[in-house]
Amino acid sequence: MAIPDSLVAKMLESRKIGVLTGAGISAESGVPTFRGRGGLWAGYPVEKVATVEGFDENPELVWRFYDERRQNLAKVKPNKAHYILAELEKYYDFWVITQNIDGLHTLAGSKNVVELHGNIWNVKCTICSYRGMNREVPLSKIPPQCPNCGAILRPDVVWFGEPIHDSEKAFEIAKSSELFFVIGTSAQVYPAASLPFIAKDYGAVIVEINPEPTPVSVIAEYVFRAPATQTLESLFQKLQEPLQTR
Ligand code: BV8
Ligand code: ZN
Repeated sequence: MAIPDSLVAKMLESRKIGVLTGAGISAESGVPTFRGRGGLWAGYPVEKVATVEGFDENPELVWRFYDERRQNLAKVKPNKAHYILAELEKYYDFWVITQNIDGLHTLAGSKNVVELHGNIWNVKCTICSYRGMNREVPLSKIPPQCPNCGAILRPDVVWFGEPIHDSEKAFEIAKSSELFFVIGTSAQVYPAASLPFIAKDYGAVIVEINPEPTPVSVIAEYVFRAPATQTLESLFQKLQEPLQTR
């Protein structure tokens, strides 16, 4: 995969880099994406499993949807793309803003991770202020109960109509990055999808890595119509040496 010299030069002169990732970066770990063929939403209509109303109406259905994903996620590992992003933290003020709730960036060693839509292993009570980690696979009780007050728990993830987590931090990263990568997202979900446009407005060079075109493609100086692992491997191969001597 050819990496333009101008991008390598930009990478070598930059100090702060931001990345927005979506389900596509975990696709090569065997995690289904949302909107592609055989996507996650296929079996379950979004409004039924990713909204508060859907949960209130049928918490068992929603928990079956998440329990299925948790069971799959318990078996998957980060892929090369996750590991390369973690490695780049050594050379930059480097931030990964992810829409994914799979925790694979952290598992791959990334420290600076902003989980906009929460994390599938975190739960919170629907009544009291209890929040905690629950890694039980499969869940022995659906829906699981709050250890504090006995009410039903919900996944601590962001559903449609709910405010995203750490949006201040995410916007600050987008506004202050010299390079902003957009990897593996269809850029359909807001406000996450507005981050590349804000980064561009504040002067960042935009790099898109996605086998398919997205609304971000038109504002990207560099577009790699290829999978994340292959592209990041080629990029890191050209950077590793000069980064060490920088
Ligand atoms: C909010 C739950 C307000 C967690 C998710 C009308 C217009 C604009 C916006 C709206 C509107 N009506 C409503 C809204 C707002 C709404 C929204 O954006 N709707 C969209 C769909 C129109 N947003 C919200 O409701 C947000 N909240 O606005 O609140 C508010 C503010 C203050 C106070 C109160 C309220 C909340 C959004 C979060 C929703 N939660 N999921 C979960 O179960 O995961 S969204 C869901 O989509 C996931 O979180 C996922 O992360 C996210 C984005 O999907 P992608 O990651 O992009 O995945 P997708 O499958 O789409 O694409 C994968 C891509 O990878 C593809 O492009 C593919 O080509 C590529 N790919 C595949 N293989 C590879 C690859 N790329 C690289 N390498 C590969 N190998
Ligand atoms: Zn409780």
